Amino acid sequence: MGKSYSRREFIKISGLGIGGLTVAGSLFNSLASSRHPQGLQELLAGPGDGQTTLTPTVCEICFWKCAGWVHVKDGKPWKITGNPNDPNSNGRLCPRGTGGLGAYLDDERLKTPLIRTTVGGKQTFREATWDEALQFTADKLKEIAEKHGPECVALFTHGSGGSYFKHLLRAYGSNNIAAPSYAQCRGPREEAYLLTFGEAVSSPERTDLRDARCIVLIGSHLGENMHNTQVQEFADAVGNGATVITVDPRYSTAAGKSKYWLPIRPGTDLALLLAWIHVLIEEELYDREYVRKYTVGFRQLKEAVKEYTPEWAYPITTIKPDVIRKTAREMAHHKPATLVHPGRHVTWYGDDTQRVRAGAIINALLGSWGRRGGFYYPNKAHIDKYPTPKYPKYKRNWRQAFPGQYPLASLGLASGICEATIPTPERDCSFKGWIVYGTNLIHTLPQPQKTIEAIQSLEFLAAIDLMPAEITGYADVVLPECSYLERYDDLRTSPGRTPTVALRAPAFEPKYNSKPGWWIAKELANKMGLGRYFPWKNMEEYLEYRLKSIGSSLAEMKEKGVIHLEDEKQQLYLEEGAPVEFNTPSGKIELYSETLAEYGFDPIPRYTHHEEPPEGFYRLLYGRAPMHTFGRTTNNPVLTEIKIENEVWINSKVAKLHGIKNGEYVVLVNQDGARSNKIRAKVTERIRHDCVYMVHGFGHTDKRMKRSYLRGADDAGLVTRVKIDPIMGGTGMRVNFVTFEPASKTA
Ligand SMILES: Nc1nc2c(c(=O)[nH]1)N[C@H]1C(S)=C(S)[C@@H](COP(=O)(O)OP(=O)(O)OC[C@H]3O[C@@H](n4cnc5c(=O)[nH]c(N)nc54)[C@H](O)[C@@H]3O)O[C@H]1N2
Ligand SMILES: Nc1nc2c(c(=O)[nH]1)N[C@H]1C(S)=C(S)[C@@H](COP(=O)(O)OP(=O)(O)OC[C@H]3O[C@@H](n4cnc5c(=O)[nH]c(N)nc54)[C@H](O)[C@@H]3O)O[C@H]1N2
Ligand code: SF4
Ligand SMILES: [Mo]
Repeated sequence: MGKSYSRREFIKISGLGIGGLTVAGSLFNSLASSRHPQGLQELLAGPGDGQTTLTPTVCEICFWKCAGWVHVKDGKPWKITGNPNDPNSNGRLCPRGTGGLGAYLDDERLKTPLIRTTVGGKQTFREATWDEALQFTADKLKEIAEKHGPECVALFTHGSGGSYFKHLLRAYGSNNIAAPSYAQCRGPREEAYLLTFGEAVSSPERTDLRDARCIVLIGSHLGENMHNTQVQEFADAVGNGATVITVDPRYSTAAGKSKYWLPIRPGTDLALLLAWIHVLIEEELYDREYVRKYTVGFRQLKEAVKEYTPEWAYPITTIKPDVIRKTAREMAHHKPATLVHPGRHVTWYGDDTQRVRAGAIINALLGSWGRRGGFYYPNKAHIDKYPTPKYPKYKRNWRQAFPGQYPLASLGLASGICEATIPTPERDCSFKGWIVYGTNLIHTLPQPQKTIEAIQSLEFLAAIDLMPAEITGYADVVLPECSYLERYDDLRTSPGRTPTVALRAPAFEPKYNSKPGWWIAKELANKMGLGRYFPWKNMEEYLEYRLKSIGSSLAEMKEKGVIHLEDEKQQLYLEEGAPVEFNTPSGKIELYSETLAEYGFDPIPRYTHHEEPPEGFYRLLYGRAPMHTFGRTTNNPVLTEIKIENEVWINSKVAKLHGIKNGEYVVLVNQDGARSNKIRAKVTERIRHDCVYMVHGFGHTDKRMKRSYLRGADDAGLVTRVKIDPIMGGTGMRVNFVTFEPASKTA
């Protein structure tokens, strides 16, 4: 029987002495005393005559992983620039990456390990030494393994350091690993492309935007979504006269660059995509040769889309039939250099795998897969692994937590593991321990009430984070990682047009009492009796070993930052005329998916209707701002200077109806009564009347992050409902509706 344990109170205030942890230099104190730290520029030593050192880095502000150089002048941080030899950055960082020094400089970072304790009946954190905190964590994990089995521990992770904790968890005996970047982000896309072409899109996307002549963006808001070289290539394509067709209920930055902006009724994209397929087939605009040679299921597709005429789609989507026809012809005109962008964050309405698959089918009809200006075949560097012992056999995995459901999920479902942590009579295996690395589950999983309920059912939660993010307030032990500028990490081997390898080396000593992720995992392994899985002395030795296998060395990487493995390069496009075997069951591109049919799903996408907002309510949409990455930068002292809170976009007519003026604060209330923090209204013609829009990542509730505390509103708090994709378990989150309440302007 599980022992009883007290409910985890969210520890709001630090009340922590920072004795012995004083920050260096008076400028840091000025940072600490100000919400909008002035003088940050002075803090970063200006370009004097002093000695400059350059250290290679890989940016960790988002997951595009741009390689750059950290410039340190006279021992002081100066700036970070892109590495010109890096295909992910082309020598330029995005605004967030440039502001990366703010991650290092943030004086509200986690400073020392913390252990939950009770003082005078109240829960609080006490500061601990690393030895104590790691011993405590190791003991708890050993206890859970003995009582329930190691499979009852799950790891949630996002970011480069997650790899050491995945390795540790597998060595411990559990393979229950999940990330919100799958079931809350790009999972449906990867499965849709796997089903159709036998390969995932992966990251960075294999989209050949650079040479595309026609780019179709279904919601993808490039320019606000700032994935670096993707935006650079998009800008180049636009500069070279490519036609852009943007489908978005909001006049996005990309819509502003488009020949066609289709302000679709949210939730109806599948109808538009099916009508496009109908036109391409009816008017015989597809690539007949490509379809004949490479695909299966054309006959069934033709039959299935017969009914999906532009006239049928019009009342559903509000996009006029002649616009649907004209845009379809434009796409066909530029084939095969027409790219229906697969999207990235695609967990919208619960039929997301099918929606993305409809776009994939258009790409197949236009012959753009494996063709210049469409999708290329990526190259990836292959480097030897450092040898480690075999992992023990796992008795169960995350699939058993929801038997028979989501058969085509290929990675762990963060939302599913969360659900399976709440004990129910039917389930015989609920999770008892969580390790959370670099993901703020309270704000990134939908239905935060459920996340908190799950946390309350745990026996142990360890959080490894840079910041006192909300998730750390629920942890039993908090392990402070140092920022990416203070540590080594494993080599970056992202796929791209050329196989490349990039190095992240520390430019600074870890500040305060923080440590690199690799060190934390290795020390934990030692304390758990799993030291043999981390046989390297330190990261230098580990990296040297791996680099040797490609004839390189740490010294070379420190000098170059990025190397290209030209001789490993394979061709980017299909060889015209040569036979191709696609990695699908039929060996062809599957317009009709036998796999989907086998599992009882529609083998060809079919339109499904989604619930409309009730009277007086508006669909809640959300997205990105160029200068922030989710909630991970909203306390960054450099980036908060540029944008400190989010706004809610409200159509002018709707604002008038509700008596809302531009710039005033409102509170959003959803269909289940969930209320947001106050948020400024942005009254605009640039959004449809049936939805509102906000940028995700604001509205932090942890007081330890003073710059971001209650600045703007959090969208996740309003996502009390989801529609789950039955194919792979993605949580459609744009199924919530909000209305407005006035907020006191000064509150
Ligand atoms: N409501 C809503 N939910 C969403 C989304 C949305 O738009 N709206 N977006 C979805 C998408 S697309 C994604 S990809 C996921 C992303 O979701 P997450 O992966 O959870 O991303 P973040 O919110 O950025 O969480 C990052 C956490 O990492 C910490 N961190 C930053 N740097 C480091 C570091 O160097 N080391 C360690 N150990 N920690 C670090 C930050 O302090 C923060 O707590 O969220 C999904 N969830
Ligand atoms: N600056 C910055 N860039 C980022 C990130 C970041 O945090 N900051 N995060 C990165 C990550 S992990 C991801 S996954 C991507 C996410 O970026 P994308 O994949 O580009 O964005 P989405 O969240 O899918 O879509 C947001 C857009 O969809 C529109 N939209 C909403 N509902 C609908 C609808 O029903 N139909 C259509 N057609 N459009 C709709 C919204 O108005 C908005 O313009 O961004 C990446 N890039
Ligand atoms: S796109 Fe920007 S934030 Fe993301 S890794 Fe590159 S520079 Fe960093
Ligand atoms: Mo994402």
